[in-house]
Amino acid sequence: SSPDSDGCTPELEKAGLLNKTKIAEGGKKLRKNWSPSWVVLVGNSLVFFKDPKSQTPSSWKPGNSRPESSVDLRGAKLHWTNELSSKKNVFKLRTVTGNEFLLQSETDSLIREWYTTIQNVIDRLDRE
Ligand code: I3P
Repeated sequence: SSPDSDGCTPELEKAGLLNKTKIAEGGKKLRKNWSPSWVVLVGNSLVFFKDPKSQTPSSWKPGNSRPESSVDLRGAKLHWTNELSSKKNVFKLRTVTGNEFLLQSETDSLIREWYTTIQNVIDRLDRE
């Protein structure tokens, strides 16, 4: 049986290293501060961890390290953007509460996978 046969642990959808900056909090614009972040998509949430070096997909478990922040994906919107950054491969994530993040990777295929996987979770939550 699977390690989560009781269904009590949310499903780990994806984890990896992305460049991240928060650009708005509750609709209020913030100064950009890009930094590498270990990003974990689990259940209905996107969870950010500060120290990418100490994180790997296999070592990640709920409660074994402290997330920097967590985003509820219910009602969130994703948009590819060329205007909000000079970097390539950037998309914006906006939460219902008006928090906005830019996520970026130098690797085209990798950032496309993230976009698709997060959008699939948002779509699933829209149907609930
Ligand atoms: C910002 C920093 C960001 C840059 C941003 C700058 O300067 O260089 O990397 O965004 O551009 O303001 P500072 O370090 O002084 O805060 P991008 O790399 O995404 O282009 P912006 O203000 O045009 O968004």
